[in-house]
Amino acid sequence: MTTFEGTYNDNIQTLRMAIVIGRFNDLVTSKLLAGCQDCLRRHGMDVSTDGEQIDYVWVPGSFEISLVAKRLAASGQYDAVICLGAVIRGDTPHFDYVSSEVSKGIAAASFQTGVPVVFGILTTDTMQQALERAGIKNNLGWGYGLSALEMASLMKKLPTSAP
Ligand code: INI
Repeated sequence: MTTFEGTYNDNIQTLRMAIVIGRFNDLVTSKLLAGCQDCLRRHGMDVSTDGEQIDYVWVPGSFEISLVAKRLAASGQYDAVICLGAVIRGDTPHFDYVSSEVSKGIAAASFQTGVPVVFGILTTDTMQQALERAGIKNNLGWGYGLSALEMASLMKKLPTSAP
């Protein structure tokens, strides 16, 4: 039998990715993006906005992320799509609607297209908690980049469905 594993440095120069970022709570999401870019750049990708390897798509908020992620993943142009958003609990039930829809939507985008779609959505009670995860203590954006590299590599190694 075989053990399948993705790595972080497979054909780095030929990878294509898309990153979808919510503008809502941009103070947080722009930091997640910076962490994610730092990871991808240090693994050898060209992360420049006018480069050939990564397309960036900004959307109003996390609610809109899955629609766009699905479109990008279905295009067949990307080895992985990374979604970055920050949903912060306020005094209204909005948090529950937005966080539930974006998590279901991202999972669906991935299942329906067969393309890895990384769930890089912070869901926190406070802005302080979100900022701590976006650079003050740790930057989870870095890990989201790593997940995209690993999954892009793994998906190329797994068997495909029989004809
Ligand atoms: N969008 C977020 O990304 N994070 C939030 O915390 C948030 N809250 O709490 O309202 C949020 N709302 C906007 C939403 O994603 C849509 O952009 C908006 O409802 C328009 O469809």
